[in-house]
Amino acid sequence: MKKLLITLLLTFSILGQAQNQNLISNVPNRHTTSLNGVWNYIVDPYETGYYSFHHDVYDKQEKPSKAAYFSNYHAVNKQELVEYDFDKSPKINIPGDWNSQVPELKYYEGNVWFKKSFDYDLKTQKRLFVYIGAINYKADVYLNGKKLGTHEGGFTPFNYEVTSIVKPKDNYLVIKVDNTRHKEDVPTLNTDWWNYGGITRDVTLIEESASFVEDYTIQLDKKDKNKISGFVKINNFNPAQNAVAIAIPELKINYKGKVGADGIVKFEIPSKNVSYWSPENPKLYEVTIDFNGEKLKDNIGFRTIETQEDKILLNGKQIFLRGISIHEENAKGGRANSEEDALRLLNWAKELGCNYVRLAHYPHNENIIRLADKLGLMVWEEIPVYWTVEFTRKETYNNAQNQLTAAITRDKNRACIIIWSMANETPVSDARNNFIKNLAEHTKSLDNTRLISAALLTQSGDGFGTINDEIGQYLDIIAFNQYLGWYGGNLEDAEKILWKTKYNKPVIVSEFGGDAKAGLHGEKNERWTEEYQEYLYIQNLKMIEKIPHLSGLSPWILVDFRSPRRLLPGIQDEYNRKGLISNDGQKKKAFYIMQDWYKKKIKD
Ligand code: GCB
Repeated sequence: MKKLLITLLLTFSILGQAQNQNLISNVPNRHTTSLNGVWNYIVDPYETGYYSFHHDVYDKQEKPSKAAYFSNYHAVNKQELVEYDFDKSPKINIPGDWNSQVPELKYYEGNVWFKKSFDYDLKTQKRLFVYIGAINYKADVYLNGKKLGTHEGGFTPFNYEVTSIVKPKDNYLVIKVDNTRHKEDVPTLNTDWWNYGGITRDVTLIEESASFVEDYTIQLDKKDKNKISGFVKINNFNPAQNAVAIAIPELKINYKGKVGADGIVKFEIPSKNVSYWSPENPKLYEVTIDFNGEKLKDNIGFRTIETQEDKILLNGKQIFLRGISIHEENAKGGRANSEEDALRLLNWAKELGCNYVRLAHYPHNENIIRLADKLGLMVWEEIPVYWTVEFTRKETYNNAQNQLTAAITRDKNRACIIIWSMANETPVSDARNNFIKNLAEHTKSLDNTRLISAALLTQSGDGFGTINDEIGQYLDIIAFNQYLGWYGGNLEDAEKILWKTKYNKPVIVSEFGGDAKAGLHGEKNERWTEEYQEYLYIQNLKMIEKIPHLSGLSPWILVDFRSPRRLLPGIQDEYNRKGLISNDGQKKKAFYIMQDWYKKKIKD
């Protein structure tokens, strides 16, 4: 009994540690080895590799069975019964979703196991971490048969330390991925995008010293533009080595500080002659953090973003957000991840005349965020609190908050991010109001330098569109989605429709639009034609121009994207066709309406 208790305690504490391992930021600039490439996979709809025939969980057993797939067991003689073999199983490219790579898995929602073997020569005194950019949705991760942890949430990174597990030769990293949708998850059962399953972002080994810089914020001070402030956090801090230096040579900054007993040093550095980051001047400074002689580099832009009554101010000057919404999907209809995917999407946004993109409806990959920083596109980043998550459930809230924390940890040094969005089109209730309020407060506690918003729904009646959602009181920007001429309303009436809101805050139209199949032509009142979509844009823009406090828009959407809700044969064929550009790259007529409108806006 005592032995059992100790084993149980050990199991829980190990799992607990794995769950809570702190996220390492700025991975692209660290000493890393990529595990991307070809992996083996086993499709396991009954979770045969996870449960015994009486449904005991193998990874809770003291000595897991060789039938557990994470054991990666191989028969030692010809008589032995082993019913799986990763090395003889099919191969798939990682990062990449299974739905777009394997035709038989196009609609598959369930469990798939992945395995990658590797060698690693880890010197003594060094530490090693496995970092995973994202897995949709739930991941159980094992190295050399040992469980590292479980992670939930399809669009955020996580990492585990593997220093004591890794061997010089023949390591096997096994990951069970489950993309089954559940009501209580974030997002919930119902979305308007494809539930791409798999290891959709990079898998990386990070090598570090015993103590190292885990995370930091280096940003312009919220209150004083002549100061750079933030913190540096050391992992496994050793008081004997407490000196941290931050250098920004172009600004002649050479800061030296001492880490406190909590492993953190907070700083405020006077800074003069900063060339502020903006779409016209996406200036990034080379920053070096030196800890124990080890240098970590980053490229950071400095700017302020704030609201003053109903205006958004970038570096103290009013701006208008000329935006477009974007899903994370590539040209072939799978999850986008590469720099090439990011360049394709953001170049189109630039061509449209944008200075801003709404990356919907979940945190996108780090490549696109870093590229937006370089290209000078401001970003709205969002978590998938979409439509109806279970607002009354504590675990659902914690899950949403964890996703938000990971997104902020990864991206908080990117000047391009100006808005954290808490949710999209959530139905009003007390529980939902609390949920979003708590997320907003959490966000401010982690990052008080950016603006908070959420895409809201509106009410209509008495000739007005009304934006009075109670949650507006916790938001810096009032954003709302509306679909005049598509889900309701008459396009002829557009100019007569007036909008009102009780908030004296900046307003953004976070979505409007309608479907058109590229190449389908007809009259302006014929649905699905490019002419209908073009007219819808012309009329909506006439209405939008008159919205009080209007500070920006992000029409829905840049490119057609896959959605299982969109089934009309010959037209939708499993694509949401609201793109201004088709999935095969054809610009529709409405693209040019929006482009002209933005050209005029620049002149105003
Ligand atoms: C919305 C949602 C978006 C959908 C879009 C549509 O309001 O926010 O996720 O894809 O409408 O096309 O209906």
